[in-house]
Amino acid sequence: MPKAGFVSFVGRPNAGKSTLLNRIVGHKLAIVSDKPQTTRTRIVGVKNYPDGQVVFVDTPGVHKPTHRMNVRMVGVALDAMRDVDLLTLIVDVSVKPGPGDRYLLGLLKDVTTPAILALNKVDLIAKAKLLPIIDRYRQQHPFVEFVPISATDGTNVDVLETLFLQYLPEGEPLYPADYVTDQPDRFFVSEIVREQVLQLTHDELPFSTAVVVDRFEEPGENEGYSLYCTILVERESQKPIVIGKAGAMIKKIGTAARHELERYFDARVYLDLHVKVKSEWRDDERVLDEMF
Ligand SMILES: Nc1nc2c(ncn2[C@@H]2O[C@H](COP(=O)(O)OP(=O)(O)OP(=O)(O)O)[C@@H](O)[C@H]2O)c(=O)[nH]1
Ligand SMILES: [Mg+2]
Repeated sequence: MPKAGFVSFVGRPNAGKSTLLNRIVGHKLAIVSDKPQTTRTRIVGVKNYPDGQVVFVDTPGVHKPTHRMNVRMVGVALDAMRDVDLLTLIVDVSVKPGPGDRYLLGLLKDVTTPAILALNKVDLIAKAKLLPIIDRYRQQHPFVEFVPISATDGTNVDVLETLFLQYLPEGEPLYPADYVTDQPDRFFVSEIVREQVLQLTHDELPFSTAVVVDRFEEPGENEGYSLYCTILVERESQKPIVIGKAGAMIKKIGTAARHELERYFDARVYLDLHVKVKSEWRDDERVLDEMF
C-alpha cells in the first residue's frame, strides 16, 4: 500500500524552510532571502516517490506580530502545525536560540501532530556542536526523529525524505502525478518581483513592500506575456528608494525580475512596474484579503 499525506515545514524566520521545500520538490516554488519574514503565505509543493506522495507545506516563520499581516502569517504557520500528518520543525543551528525559539517550542506543546526536528545549516557549524543541541531539544519536546541537514548543500535531505514517507499514513495519491503546486501563476509573478525588492533593498523596505499583479496577459501567437505590477510601499519617503536615482533601482528590479520570469514561463516577458504609496497596508484587511 502506498503512503500519502501532508508534511509541514515550520520554524523561526530564516531557518531555511523555503530552501528545503525548493530543494526537495526540485522547483523554485518559494522565494528565498537572507532577510527574515520572506515567506508570507502557505506554499504547497507535491513530490511523488516510488512508494508514495508527499504534499509539503511551507509556512511563514513564526515571529512576534507587529501588524495584521504578521498575525495572518503566524496564523498560517499555526494552522500548518495541526492540519497535517507530520510536522517538521526546522531550526537554524548556526544561530543561538532565543526567546522566539522558546515561544515556538511552547506552541508545540499544544500540538499532537508527530514532529521531526530538522537541524538545518549543519554546513556552518563544527560537528561536535551538534550533539549538545540535539540533547537540548530532546528535553523540550518528544520529537520522533532528529535529522541534521543542510538545505543548501543537500546533506541528509534524502534521509529526511525517507523518514517523511515512513511516518505518513497509507493512502492513494492526493494529487495527479504531474501536479506540483496549487499556487496560481499570478502568485509567482508577484513573488518573483518581490524577491528582487528583497535582494536589492534593505532596512525597513523588505518588510513594508508588497507586490500586486494588476494585469496579467497571456501571450498571443509569437508574443510574450505582458505583466503589470504595482510595488506597494508604506511611506512617501520610501518611493524614491524603490525608484532610485533617475529610475535606476526600479530598472534594476525590473530587469532581474523579467529574466527570472522568462525562465519561469519559458517565454518572453514584458514587465511593467509601478510604485505606489499605500500607507499602513500591512494593517489593511482589504489589501491582506487579496494577498492571503
Ligand atoms: N549555509 C546555509 N544557509 C542556508 C541553509 N538553508 C538556508 N540557508 C540560507 O538561509 C537564508 C534563509 O533561507 P529561507 O529558505 O528563505 O528561510 P525561511 O525559513 O524560508 O525564512 P522565512 O520565509 O523568512 O521564514 C537564505 O539566505 C538561505 O540561503 C543551509 O543549509 N546552509
Ligand atoms: Mg520562507
